[in-house]
Amino acid sequence: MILKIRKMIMAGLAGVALLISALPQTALAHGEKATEPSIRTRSVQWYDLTWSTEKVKVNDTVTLQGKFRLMSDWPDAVAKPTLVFLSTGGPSAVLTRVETYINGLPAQQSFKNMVLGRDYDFKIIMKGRIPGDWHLHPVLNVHNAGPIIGPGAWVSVEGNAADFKEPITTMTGTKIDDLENYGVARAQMWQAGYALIAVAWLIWWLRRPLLISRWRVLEKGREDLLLTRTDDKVAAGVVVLLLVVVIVGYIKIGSEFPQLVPLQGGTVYAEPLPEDSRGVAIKLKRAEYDVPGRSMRLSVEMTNNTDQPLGIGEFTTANIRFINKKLPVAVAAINPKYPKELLPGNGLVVDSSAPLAPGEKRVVMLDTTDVAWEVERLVSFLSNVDSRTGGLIFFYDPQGKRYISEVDGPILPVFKKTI
Ligand SMILES: [Cu+2]
Repeated sequence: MILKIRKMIMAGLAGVALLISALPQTALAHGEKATEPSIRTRSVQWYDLTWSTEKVKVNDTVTLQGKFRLMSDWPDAVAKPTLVFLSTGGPSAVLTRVETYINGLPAQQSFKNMVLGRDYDFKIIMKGRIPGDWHLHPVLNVHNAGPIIGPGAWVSVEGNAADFKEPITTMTGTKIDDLENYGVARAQMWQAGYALIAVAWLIWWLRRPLLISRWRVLEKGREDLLLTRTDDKVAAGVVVLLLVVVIVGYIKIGSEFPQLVPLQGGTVYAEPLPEDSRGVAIKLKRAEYDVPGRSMRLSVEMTNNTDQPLGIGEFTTANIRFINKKLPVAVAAINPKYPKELLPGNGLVVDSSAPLAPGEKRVVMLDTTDVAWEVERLVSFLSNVDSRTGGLIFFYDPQGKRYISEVDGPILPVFKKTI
């Protein structure tokens, strides 16, 4: 018998050990690929992202900035961006947010009534706090829809976490050397004080005979035996004590900090960036996702409304950038430090390298073939009730000026090339 139990324990331990060894040591991603493709291809398109550095010391800052377009073809199933909050994605507060801006306006609060089909720029300044390699993303939290995550790049924080400092000067001129721990001891003192009263109150009752005996007394209709005069006095004493603690505490804090600003809950409206990007009118004729070929093909009617010939430089969707490598200006627009995994090797293949002449209307085939569609889990077009796709197309004129157009429409999964 004992041998059997021992065997079972050994087997159990072995199982637990196996489970632990199979667990990943660090979680490297944080859901950037988990969001529905319809949201990632049709809601927020992030572009022009830069990270000021790949390495920061504890207390030094890294600036993440760029732009985003709120797509006109925002999915019906996703709440519209009537209330949004710009933040960052990453494992916990390993970097501290110092400043955030949307279109130059401070963005520590939420923004309201964002306009679909328009662009916004943003800037986020983060300060190194905990050493390690962290994937830093911008995130737009859309009320009722959830977080919509932008491209991430690795940022290493170096140094010693204990050196982290967050000094500030308050509106009244008080200098706080270490905001991180400011007031924590006071909060803990209050919590401990209330816990003490609560525990004492519990002990007062728990020291008596408990459940069964009390139940039997109740059964006999003698609840008068359960409460003594002393109980009444103690209860009244506790009420008075708590009232005194709360009132005295309130008066004391009020005199120590006469100027208090409540937590701010207001929202801000930001005018979108000027609408100067309607250089090319787009009509999606047909879109297909070739399942075995891992290729998205778009047949797009483009009308060049500018007075310059325009080359097709880039198709970007779901934070992946397909670059037309035959257009030097598009290749030159890429920051060499941009995360490689977001730049599929095959890039964007356009059926004709001739630029769109001024005023020309042409149907162009855009081909994006890459394993990224699978790796980034963007292929649930197959199982989606609303099989649509979208993205941004970047055009460049000979002077390098960029025009951005949205493309969106239904997409068909195919198992054999049809267009
Ligand atoms: Cu990430």
